[in-house]
Amino acid sequence: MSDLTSPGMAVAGTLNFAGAGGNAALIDDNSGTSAADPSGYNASTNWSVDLGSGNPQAVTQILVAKDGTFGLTNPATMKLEHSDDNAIWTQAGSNFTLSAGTSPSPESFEFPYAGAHRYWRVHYASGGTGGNFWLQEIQMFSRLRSGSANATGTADSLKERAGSATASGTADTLKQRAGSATATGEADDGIPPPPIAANKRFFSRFGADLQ
Ligand SMILES: [Ca+2]
Repeated sequence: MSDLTSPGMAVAGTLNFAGAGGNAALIDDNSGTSAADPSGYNASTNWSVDLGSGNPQAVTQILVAKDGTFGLTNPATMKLEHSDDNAIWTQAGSNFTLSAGTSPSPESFEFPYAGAHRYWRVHYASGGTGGNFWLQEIQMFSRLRSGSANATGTADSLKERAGSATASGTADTLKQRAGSATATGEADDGIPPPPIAANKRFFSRFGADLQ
């Protein structure tokens, strides 16, 4: 699981206070730079990231770190939203609350799978208004890996499912699993071979008749 936000991505929102680093400071992977809303926090306080065309992601967890000097004056109830066109936004999961204070330790929030989308943002929902709203970093994560599911089962059963895996087991069980394999070995039908003596007698009698 890796951070989906990285320096240089397109960002927007109201955390653009000139005295701080601006919106981009939230994804610069630098705890020494922060972004702040010049109006304190209010109904329009938000920050969004554009993951890029052709790169939709399903965000299921975010980490939010407050600025260590100014932080948040009041707790803030926020919501995570996604969009495909940067115009119509839909909330993912439930509201979450950023605590007040100046502790820079990241707070973690998890969300149910809401599909892959290009734009994601955190948006003020409710709580005390006014005062400082300074953050130093926001990271977003997807716990889902594109294109593959997490398989569970015994090692043998997983090998049987994976067409490119090397199967292990006894020779007999591998031959039984592989429809195109050719089995080698002695057949055992339970009937003992005829005694050598009887064969000799048969051929002797046959030979005698020819004479
Ligand atoms: Ca930063």
